[in-house]
Amino acid sequence: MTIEWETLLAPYKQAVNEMKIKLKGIREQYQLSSRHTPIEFVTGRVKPVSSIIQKAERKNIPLDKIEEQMQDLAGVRVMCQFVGDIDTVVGLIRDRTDFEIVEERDYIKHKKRSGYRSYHFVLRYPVHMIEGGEKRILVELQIRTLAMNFWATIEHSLQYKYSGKIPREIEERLERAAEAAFLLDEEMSQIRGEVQEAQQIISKKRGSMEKS
Ligand code: 0O2
Repeated sequence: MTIEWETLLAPYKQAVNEMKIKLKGIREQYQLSSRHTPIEFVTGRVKPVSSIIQKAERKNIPLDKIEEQMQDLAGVRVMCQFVGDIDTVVGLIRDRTDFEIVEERDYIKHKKRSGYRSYHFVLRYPVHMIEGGEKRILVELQIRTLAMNFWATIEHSLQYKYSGKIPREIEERLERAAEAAFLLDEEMSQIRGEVQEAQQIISKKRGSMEKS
């Protein structure tokens, strides 16, 4: 079976771009209203074809079923400063009417065995097509703190390096690092008020310097 990957993935690329603009729009609204923004930054990607093929083989997904069965062809990630910000973003996503929530996975309350923590949504997102009508595709949205993201990025590189078979000794270190990232999030949440006050002072100072 030959797949026209560029054509198949085009709506996914569009959905990622649209979602990034919408989430950055939320961040800008918070910044304009001088309130603490729960969104620090947003990234997104369409899964590379080589990763799609590898994952399809690993999970026994026939290539003609990937659009229904692979939920992260389009992936968007929101990074937050504090764990509490994740709840705010989750609330904002649940309130939206421009896409539908298919599934929610809370890997923060129920962290994965690897130590992975993040909040996942699977969304059904409408992409408007030039032929008329809309194509409703799946988008995975991950929401995590900066500390969770640091850990996940490092662990992901190691998984890649060791083809998913990380040596036990490094796995143990990763478990300890996951615990340290968790404690960092806890500590930061305790001094959240102090941090936010400092950030407000800095942003006001920047604003007045830009005016003068
Ligand atoms: P990439 O390279 O991030 O695009 P599975 O993929 O089998 O683990 P499933 O059912 O597809 O699981 O969904 P899940 O676990 O909710 O979400 C998959 C994505 O979450 C992964 O995408 C990662 O981005 C992230 N993720 C899940 N578990 C871990 C983990 O233990 N460590 C890290 N670093 N990330 C994780 P992919 O497909 O791995 O690809």
